[in-house]
Amino acid sequence: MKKYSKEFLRQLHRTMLRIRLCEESFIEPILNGDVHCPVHLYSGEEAISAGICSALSEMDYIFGNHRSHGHFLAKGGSMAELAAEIYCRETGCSRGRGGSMHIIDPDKGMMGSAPIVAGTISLALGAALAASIRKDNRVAVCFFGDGATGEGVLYESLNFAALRKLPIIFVCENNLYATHMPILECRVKNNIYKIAEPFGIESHEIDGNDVLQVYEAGQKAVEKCRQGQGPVFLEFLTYRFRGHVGPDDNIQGSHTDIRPKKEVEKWLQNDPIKKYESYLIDNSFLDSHLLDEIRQEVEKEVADAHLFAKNSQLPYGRELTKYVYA
Ligand SMILES: Cc1ncc(C[n+]2csc(CCOP(=O)(O)OP(=O)(O)O)c2C)c(N)n1
Ligand SMILES: [Mg+2]
Repeated sequence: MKKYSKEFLRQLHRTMLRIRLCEESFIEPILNGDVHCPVHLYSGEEAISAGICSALSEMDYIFGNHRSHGHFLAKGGSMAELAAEIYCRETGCSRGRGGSMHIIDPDKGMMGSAPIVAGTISLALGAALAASIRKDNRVAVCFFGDGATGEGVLYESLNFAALRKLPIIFVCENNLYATHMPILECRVKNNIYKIAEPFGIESHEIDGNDVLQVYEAGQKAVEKCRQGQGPVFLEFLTYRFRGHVGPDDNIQGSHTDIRPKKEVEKWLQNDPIKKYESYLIDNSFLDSHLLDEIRQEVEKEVADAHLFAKNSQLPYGRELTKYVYA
């Protein structure tokens, strides 16, 4: 394995921990009704956004989907503004109009997220086309789930990206389910990375719970795109630790998680953060004392984000039609 600085390795850990603790902190307000919008938690999948975004620079673009808190935080979005958006407050990153599924911070290159499955893939394609016309060396990344492979726009985008050699990285977060549909009930094989092959696009299947593997794949893909040799398709195998939406239920709260208990337990043993913490401790990049300190710092950031959000103004009723096409 390549050599990385201690600071870099710790930063990867902090990014994942910030995402995890932020995600888990929303369970209580979801359950007690303080949060009204649907919230899709990313717990278990943190290594993907942390690894990929660490391979990008601030000028690069990312686009997300309905499960994008991790993408937003990993690209440098403010936790306080994310929390405020989830509480639908005026101080949120979308001024409280979007909620959990519409988060954006263009200054940090987080160009938006939307719950239309595969809906942002063509937007990322447009950003990559613009970057290639301007020759500004930017790379666009689109994060999408395995469910997006059932949408035609993905294949149209792969074709166009290959045709124009666009600087775009297609990042499929394959968590084996689309809502409650197991992947093998909607695909003949679980080999998503192969969909890129007919387009002549380099593609790989990678362990999405190993942050260093994710980072290395991301870095190679970014380099390739910057050299005008894009696009690249990366499939990351992972698993969500929580329900499709909310902690363990469907949108109405009446449909409990149908995934086999044994399967969930097996994946909980493959926690990307715990694995990485063991690696850092075993190799003396961290010790348990420092780990406690980092955890306390992040817990404080999370608590402050909730406080900021809850003390913020709700959007004003008089502005109901502001920012809406008339
Ligand atoms: C075009 C479209 N069809 C259906 C839905 C309903 N829907 C919301 S999330 C989802 C599943 C998404 O699964 P996946 O892409 O694997 O992402 P995951 O939730 O597993 O992260 C579906 C079908 C939608 N939002 N948009
Ligand atoms: Mg999925």
